[in-house]
Amino acid sequence: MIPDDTIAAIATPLGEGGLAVLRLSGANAFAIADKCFQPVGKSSLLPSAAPTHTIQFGKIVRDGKVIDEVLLAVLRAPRTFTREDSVEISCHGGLLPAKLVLDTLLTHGARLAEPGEFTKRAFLNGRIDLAQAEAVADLIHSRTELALAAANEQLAGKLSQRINRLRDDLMLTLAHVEAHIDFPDEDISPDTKDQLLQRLETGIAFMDELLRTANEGQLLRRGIRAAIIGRPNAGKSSLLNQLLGRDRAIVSPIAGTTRDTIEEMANLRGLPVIFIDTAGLREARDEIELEGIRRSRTSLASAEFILHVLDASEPLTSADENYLTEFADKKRILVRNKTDLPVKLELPAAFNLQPSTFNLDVSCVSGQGIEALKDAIKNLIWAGEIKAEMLQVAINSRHQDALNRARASARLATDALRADATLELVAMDLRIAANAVGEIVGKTTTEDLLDSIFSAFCIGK
Ligand SMILES: Nc1nc2c(ncn2[C@@H]2O[C@H](COP(=O)(O)OP(=O)(O)O)[C@@H](O)[C@H]2O)c(=O)[nH]1
Ligand SMILES: [Mg+2]
Repeated sequence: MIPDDTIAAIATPLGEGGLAVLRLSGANAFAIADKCFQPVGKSSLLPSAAPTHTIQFGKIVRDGKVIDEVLLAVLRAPRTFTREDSVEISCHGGLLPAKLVLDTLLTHGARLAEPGEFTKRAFLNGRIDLAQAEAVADLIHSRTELALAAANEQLAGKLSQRINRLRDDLMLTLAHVEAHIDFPDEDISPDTKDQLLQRLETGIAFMDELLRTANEGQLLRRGIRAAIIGRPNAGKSSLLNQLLGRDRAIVSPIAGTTRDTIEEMANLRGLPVIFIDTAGLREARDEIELEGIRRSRTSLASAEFILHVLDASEPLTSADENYLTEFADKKRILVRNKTDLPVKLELPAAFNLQPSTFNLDVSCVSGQGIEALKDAIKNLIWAGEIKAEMLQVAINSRHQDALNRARASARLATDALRADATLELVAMDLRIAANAVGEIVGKTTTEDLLDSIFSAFCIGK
């Protein structure tokens, strides 16, 4: 499984910029770099001759032609990201210089890296485990400081430590049970059995605690989707703009202005929330509006909660009432907008009394009530039950899936042990549980699993 070739890639985003950085990693990194790099100045050295963690100034040359002036970092194994000999080249930004430098490296024997292959090597060479590798991707993709903090904790191994402890406990119990299978004459003493059961229950309780962070983990990683609904002209687009803090959607008194759905991410009190401004859901006068409505319906289906905007300056209409009844089961906040105008809208008591319903008065013209609405949204989506230290280990959906399987098997094992079932059965379930837990940190993996994780990375990472 340990790779032996040398890979190269441009690590910075494609496009024009001041600098671009290329990465080269593998057994032949210095040999390949030597062939492309000409040191400039008295103190610059060839990569193979340079001490580790130094920067050399020089030129990248191909077929006798200078391609670019670069700074080249020499990083010797094992103190590198991949634990392999590595070279990082900073060249001039812009597509062409970086691409030509890359071509030069490839001509001299490097292979173009696959997405996530540098991180995959860091994993295969034992520098980080699988949960930490995923944290690298989380870190790159994080869109709020809270998400970044959680990714950093996972990268530092906070989740891995706990998972390893959990797995160790399961393995220890398994070892005890297997010992008794080998010596069938000796029954497990009641004391030992109690101890084993207790350790298993503690493990299951811990799995439950981790599983409870799944929602927050998802929320931090991919954000939560909130659809803004309401009848035409209620102020949906105005509310979107207020929540984003900029003019994203066109606001106009002409009903039906928003024909398409608009999706935008906002950083709401540290949480990534994707707000979806929907076109009205009913009154279609032409094909385009009809398509807009179809898209609104689709976004609504995927939304985790709803902001229902009502116009305070007019009495409740039948369209409003239809929305109120239709989405009674969804998590929602009823937003009474346009409260800068004389208020003519009263909510029927029936809608006021629902516990899942928050009612807030805002004005998108004056900004009145918007901060309170942000607080209400945060309270609605962030249960607040999660202890701060659990946020450091907020799990992703892959971990959730593995933990659910582990928990089910650990439960079966516990029940079987308590009921004095054959120990082989107990051992089998314990092994399944320990393996499932091991998947999280990559102690038990398959090539498919690795492919699916690392292919989601960008090239050069
Ligand atoms: N007075 C007042 N007018 C508003 C407010 N919010 C929106 N409007 C106006 O209501 C009209 C419709 O707003 P818009 O956001 O386009 O509504 P949408 O059709 O639901 O997206 C526009 O003329 C806005 O300027 C508000 O809080 N107060
Ligand atoms: Mg609109």
